[in-house]
Amino acid sequence: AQDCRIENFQVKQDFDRTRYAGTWYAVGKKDPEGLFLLDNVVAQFTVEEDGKMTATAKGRVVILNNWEMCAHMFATFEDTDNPAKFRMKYWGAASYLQTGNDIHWVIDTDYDNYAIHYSCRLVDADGTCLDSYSFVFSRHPTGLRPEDQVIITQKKTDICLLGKYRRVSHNGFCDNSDSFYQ
Ligand code: DAO
Repeated sequence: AQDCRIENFQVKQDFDRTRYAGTWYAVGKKDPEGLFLLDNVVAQFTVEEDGKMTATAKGRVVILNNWEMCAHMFATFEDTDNPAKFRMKYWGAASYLQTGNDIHWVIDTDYDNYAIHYSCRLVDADGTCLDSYSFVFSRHPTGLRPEDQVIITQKKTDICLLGKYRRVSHNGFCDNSDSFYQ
């Protein structure tokens, strides 16, 4: 049987946050319980002057059951002893958006084309995850190259999430939204 204990998941070796910086378009997502970001999800990672990683992200959300808007989110990352594993604090530009504290693992990336991230919110007694989410990112909103899709499929399998992702579309919904007022 496959080992789905999260502590045994492989993450990117010698993760280089400087090469990871810049814009990533979510092209696939495995949702957590009570999903939040729906589509048009774009994340921008930055390495600050003190070396710490931060991110801003936007994406279409539906709050209060039927209010659709573009959420602007901020995240700070706390380092751990593994360079690809972080603790992420996140919050929204507006107070009614989600706030949280999640693990943020970079499972794999080639820095130039693809990345796959993993977060587990609730670990079961046996070490497997009861509530996870994961983004597949591309440097291009159009998606991944076929050769990258092969790698991503293998990584989804490795983290026990194959078949649990949906496609994340980009139709410009958040392109003209002002980052300070939503
Ligand atoms: O969409 O359901 C969800 C969970 C996403 C949590 C919000 C994350 C906001 C910050 C993202 C930074 C890069 C992934």
